[in-house]
Amino acid sequence: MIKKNPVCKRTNRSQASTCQDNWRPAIRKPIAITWLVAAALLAVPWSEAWAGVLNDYNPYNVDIPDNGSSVNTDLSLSGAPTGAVITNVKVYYEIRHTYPGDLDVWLTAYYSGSWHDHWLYHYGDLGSADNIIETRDNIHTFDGVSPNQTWYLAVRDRASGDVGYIDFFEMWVTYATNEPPNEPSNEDPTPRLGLRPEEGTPSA
Ligand SMILES: [Ca+2]
Repeated sequence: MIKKNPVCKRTNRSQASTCQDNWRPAIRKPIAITWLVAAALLAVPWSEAWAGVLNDYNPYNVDIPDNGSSVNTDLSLSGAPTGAVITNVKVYYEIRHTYPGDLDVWLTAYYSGSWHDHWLYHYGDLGSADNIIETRDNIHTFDGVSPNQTWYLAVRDRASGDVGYIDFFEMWVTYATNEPPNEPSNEDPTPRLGLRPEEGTPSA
């Protein structure tokens, strides 16, 4: 075998063993590097080969009791492939209220055994200007979990005198997946009475 290796030229007897020792690495290292590069090229795009978006909205109104308990409107998103993970959340919502400063407003979902909240406003953050109508993008509180969740826009009014209601709630949940994403499932929203599940209701 050694005789066929062009880089292994024996000039004298003493170099024979060195030449033989070096022969195998000289041939195998490039092969190993080639495999590493190939594996890296395959692995990087494979881990996040596709991105998808789940989008749905709930147009049904939910009254917010004056200085009362929390209420919510919800969206059940489904259809993302198994193993898909959230990379971004965007919401658009409308809350009609004559004193938004009365309100706690937050997004929440129940998974992995607990509620996970993303606060939009705490009581006192806003003032007397009517209504909250806005888009919030680049929400990363929920990154890394499945987009297939029931999502809640929750509101609690914490001061007497001014009242209002949740008017509209829409979400776009972007995810990464190893499988081609399914078509978004936009089910017809159903009316909600607005009572949030008892477990884990954040004390606002
Ligand atoms: Ca109030």
